[in-house]
Amino acid sequence: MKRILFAFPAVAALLLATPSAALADESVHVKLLALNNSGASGNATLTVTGNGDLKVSIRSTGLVPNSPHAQHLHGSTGGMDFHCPDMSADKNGNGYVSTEEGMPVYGDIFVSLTTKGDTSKASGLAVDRMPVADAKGNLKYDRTIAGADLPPGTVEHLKDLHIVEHGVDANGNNKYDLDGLGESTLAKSAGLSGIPEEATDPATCGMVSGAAVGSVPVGGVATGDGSTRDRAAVWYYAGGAALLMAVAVVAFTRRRIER
Ligand SMILES: [Cu+2]
Repeated sequence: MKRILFAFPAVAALLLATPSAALADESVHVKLLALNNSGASGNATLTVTGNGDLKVSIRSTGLVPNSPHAQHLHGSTGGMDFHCPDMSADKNGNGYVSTEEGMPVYGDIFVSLTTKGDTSKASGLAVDRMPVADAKGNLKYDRTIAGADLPPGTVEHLKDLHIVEHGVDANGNNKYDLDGLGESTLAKSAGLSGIPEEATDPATCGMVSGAAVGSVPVGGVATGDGSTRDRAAVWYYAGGAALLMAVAVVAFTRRRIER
């Protein structure tokens, strides 16, 4: 019993000393580049907060004005070599890489970057909850997605994911219409009719760079920037595990003392 009482202050000290170092926010930057000659581009920051939430911040320009732009994190945590496509992904040769044509390259929808509500793959085409570009084609998006709402492995594999923004204007009339590229085959396959292909074709794509968050790439081309940062990430998670253990020990010790 005496030993437990002596151990308690030491564990409490560890608990108080650990949080600021182990639970700092970690950010990665994503440069969004034009796809389909959209002329759009942007910058995004993905921040994993100390409590495991994902803060997403996107600033884009050159998008179709006054129009909603579906946007997603694409990719996988399952060890595939996904990246942003080039025009060689345009298999049907219509001059545009469609969402379906892009998917083998950039992966399936992983998280839907909606403005409110559900963020799962199921909300991929929820255009009523997607950000809208202003009259000049600028888009501003900020949302924090709770850690509990993220698919397993999101934080650990952040650098295996990409941001894709959808919505192009093929016939240059500053809106989505069926005259541009016809009806969206993607929307049609999801049971939605009358949605222009222009609304669903990707306009920008960006890969995570300089990743301090995230583990060693799980396969394919290694896009990381060296082992030092990967080791730092390992220590980051080791710190979190140590903290959890300290909490458990304190809880256990308290119970013993109270008895
Ligand atoms: Cu997408």
